Amino acid sequence: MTDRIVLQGLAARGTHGVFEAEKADGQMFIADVTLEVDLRPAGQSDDLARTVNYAQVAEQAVAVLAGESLDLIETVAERIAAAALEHGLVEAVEVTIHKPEAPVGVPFGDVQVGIRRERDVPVVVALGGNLGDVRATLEDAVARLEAIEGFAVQSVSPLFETDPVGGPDQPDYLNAVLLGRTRLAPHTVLRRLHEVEARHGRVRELRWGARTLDLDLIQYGDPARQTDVLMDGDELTLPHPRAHERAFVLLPWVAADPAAQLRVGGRLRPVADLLQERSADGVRPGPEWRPTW
Ligand code: A4P
Ligand code: MG
Repeated sequence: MTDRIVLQGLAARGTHGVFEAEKADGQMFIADVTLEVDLRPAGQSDDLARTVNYAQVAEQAVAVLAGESLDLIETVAERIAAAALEHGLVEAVEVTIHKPEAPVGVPFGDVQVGIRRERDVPVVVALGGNLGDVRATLEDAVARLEAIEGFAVQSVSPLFETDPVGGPDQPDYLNAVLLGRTRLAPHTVLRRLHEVEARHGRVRELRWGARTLDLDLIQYGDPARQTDVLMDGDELTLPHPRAHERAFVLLPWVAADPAAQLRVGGRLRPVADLLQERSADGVRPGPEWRPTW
């Protein structure tokens, strides 16, 4: 992804430095901040809510430059990067700090430190299908997810064979759960999942109807650290609104991560407990599979 928002030459007087005189007198600090953000949703909708408000990032950066006296401009850069990554749509950030009046002891033009930091968020994806060679489809889907730039597969559950829930009369499903990490924003992950579904001829004719491949984004972020993203939109609801009541998601999820937790109605629940509260009838061990990533 090459979309970016660039803020150049953000400037403020600050008191960073290791020498007493630097802390007492202060000097100019300048920051350049490059935000890597998927700008397509904003470009297509003309909606500020779908991008990052660069004025806010600029304000935060200047507050760090002018704020608490730090010894190192490395730390200044790190704090600005951390503030930028708090904005949910920022996938990565580059920060350069210039200190042109630094006490270097010889004539010089500028001194800079530059860092790049990426968002790194745990995600849970549920895989399912009940048309065609489902095991081969799900194996291929795992490889395609790993191939997404900015998405890494960490582990994958065994396959489960499951009775269909809802919808018309249809064949049994194979289901699995994948744990991954990503720097992509939630909507971008969903878009990539839909692209992988489309590669397997997924058509959306009937809700809850038979399908070659269904990839649902179950959770984005870590609820135990309160970094899980909660949203309720037409395109994306997080966590997935039906995951907590579906044994075909819960059982593979616990198999992949026995300590998994899920926020249900605002409350943090161990997934193993959610599973115990409902019948796992209709969810059986499935065939062996050999997903690779
Ligand atoms: N959407 C909103 N939030 C999400 C999210 N967190 N993850 C939107 C994925 N998609 C989300 O989904 C419909 C719309 O939901 C998408 O356009 C997306 O923007 P879909 O995949 O097009 O249609 P669907 O899968 O038929 O609908 P839905 O509501 O996602 O169904 P579920 O809940 O996924 O259930 N029985 C067994 N045994 N195993 C299964 O895997 N799956 C389903 C589908 C039904 N019964 C099943 C299984
Ligand atoms: Mg779905």
